[in-house]
Amino acid sequence: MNRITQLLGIKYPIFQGAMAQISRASLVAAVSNAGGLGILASGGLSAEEVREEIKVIKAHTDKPFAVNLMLMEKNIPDIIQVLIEEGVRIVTTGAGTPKPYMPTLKEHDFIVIPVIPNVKVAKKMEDLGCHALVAEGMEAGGHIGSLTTMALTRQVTEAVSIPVLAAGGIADGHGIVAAHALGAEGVQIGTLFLASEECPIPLAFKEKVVEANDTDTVITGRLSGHPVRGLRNKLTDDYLKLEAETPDLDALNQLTDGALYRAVKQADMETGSLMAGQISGLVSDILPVQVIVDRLVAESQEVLNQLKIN
Ligand code: TUI
Repeated sequence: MNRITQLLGIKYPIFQGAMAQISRASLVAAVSNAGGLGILASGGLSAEEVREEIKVIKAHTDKPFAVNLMLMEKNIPDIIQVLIEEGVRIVTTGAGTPKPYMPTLKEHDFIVIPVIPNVKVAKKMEDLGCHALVAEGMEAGGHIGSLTTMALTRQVTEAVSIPVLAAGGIADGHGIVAAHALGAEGVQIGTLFLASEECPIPLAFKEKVVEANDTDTVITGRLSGHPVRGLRNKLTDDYLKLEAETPDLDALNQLTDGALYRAVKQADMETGSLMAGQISGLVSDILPVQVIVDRLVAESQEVLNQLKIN
């Protein structure tokens, strides 16, 4: 038991990262059933779609789960209203500050866990009354900051007194023990769960993650101010070429418009956006979530048992 498992009533301090259009009911319920925290990604969903997903999750698990608020979306107040009505009381947030929503969230006794990219934002979130933080390094897939998990996690755990989870570049027991050595009390894992049986993405996308090696992700969108890490493909090659030649934001946006939908719904591995982290190179099988979580826990214990420092 630690502060995270106690706070949330979960067995293991392992969160499944909220991946837009991907962390849907099947994955969320599987992770919660396995003893971690499943997190529904509300990004790109209407409030009513979020309600439907919550109903499916509740039908498949009686364990705690969370909903992630992607703060660049415009329908956050409507989603929060649905969470209040459906009795969901754990949220994680990303890509912005939850400050405007804190009075409502506090009034309804939500546990609020922001994902943060640096110490300044971490302290701000602690001051806002958030309960814990996920420190996400730039090894992660998707929208990222500029610090690595190693440098970020330790500086955040030193700077705040609320519990911290580490994210970005973690996909096995070695990574989990490393995160705890840096003062984290849990981890958030995304990429490894992409390659799970319950993850609702095309098999071709899972195979891309399994086939990828350590250098197969790139960062696009630096110019737009929204850097995003994903697996290299035709989309990222075209994007990076255009970014270097003609920094035309409209033309760049045209390339990424609908790209996540193309990857997730149309199995388009060439012009689709395959967001995934640097740790893809370590992911070598497509497995059931229960097996993944059991292995993470067993391997963490083995690594700790074998730790000999003198
Ligand atoms: O949010 C993420 N990862 C994401 S969101 C996403 S959807 C998207 N797609 C294309 C472009 C942009 C977004 C895909 N992946 N991770 C959590 C995260 N949060 N990373 C960085 C942050 C963050 C950044 C600034 C959190 C807070 C913040 O500022 C808060 C403040 O107070 O200024």
